[in-house]
Amino acid sequence: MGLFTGKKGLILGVANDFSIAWAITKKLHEEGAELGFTHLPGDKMERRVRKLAEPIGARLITPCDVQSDEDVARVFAEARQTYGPLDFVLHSIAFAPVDDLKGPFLNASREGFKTAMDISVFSLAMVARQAAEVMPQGGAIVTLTYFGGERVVPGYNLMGVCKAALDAAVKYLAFDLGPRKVRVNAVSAGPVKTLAASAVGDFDRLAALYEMSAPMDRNITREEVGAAGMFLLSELASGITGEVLHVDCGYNVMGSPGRAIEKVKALILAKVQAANPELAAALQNDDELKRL
Ligand code: 0WD
Repeated sequence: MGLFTGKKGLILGVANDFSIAWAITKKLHEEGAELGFTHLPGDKMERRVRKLAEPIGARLITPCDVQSDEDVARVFAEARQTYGPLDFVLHSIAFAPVDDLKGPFLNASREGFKTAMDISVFSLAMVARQAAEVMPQGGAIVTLTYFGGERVVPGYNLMGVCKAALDAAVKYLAFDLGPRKVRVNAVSAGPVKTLAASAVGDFDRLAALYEMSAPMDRNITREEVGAAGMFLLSELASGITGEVLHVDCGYNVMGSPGRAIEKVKALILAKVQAANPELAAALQNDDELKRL
């Protein structure tokens, strides 16, 4: 018997098999959950999600644009009709217009800001409001956030501001829904290569930074985010709400570049050594470099 045997939930935010929502889905499915899915309106998105969801027996695969209150309400009405009461909901959704995302936050447009906040933050409140209605015995809601909402991560720009608001939304929703036994939490994931991630700055450089600086000397895996999301949605997390759980190999606890400087120095010295041993020896004796 799995952790989720007999439990039913709705997954919002699978775009393809690289999506974090899909990594969490796989763990939930392994533990016996029965799952329904939403997809962005459109044949292409529907086909992509059906290809993944049908083989695991999804009885509900329905379009949802979280910018529409009516759409969100319809989706939860359909979920109730299909499954009866739900036990959990995964919200794995974010969007910002690329022109507003690429540049510094300083230059974000008012419209871009509104759209990004609407899809990436307000949607959690709307989803939570509707989800609570189909969770009469209580349940769990999990969203996905990123450290760029807590500290400045160059390249994360407007989405960082959205994630700061999302983190606050998790806490306020946890308070609002606590008496109804609905828990609301977030997984703060390290960099995972997905469609959305490709829109944010230079993904490979960000991932390399984690490998250089994180206490665990590596970046996370998709499976690790999947497991943490599944944990927060499960009864194992019954005493946890309003929490942002970092799944980032410890990157967020660092107050300095950690071992990154030593690693970069060693890398450069090795290259110089190969090309010019004399210069390498001189560099090793350089006072400024020694200080680092
Ligand atoms: O490194 C990463 N990939 C991280 C992602 C690190 C930390 C957090 N996250 C967050 C993202 O910010 C997001 O909140 O995880 C969540 C999921 O992102 P993902 O798995 O990286 O990205 P992706 O596979 O693209 O899924 C996001 C999905 C959309 O996909 P596309 O690429 O088609 O925009 O969000 C959905 C959509 O399925 N989405 C919407 N759903 C309903 N209504 C809407 C909308 N208006 N807009 C986007």
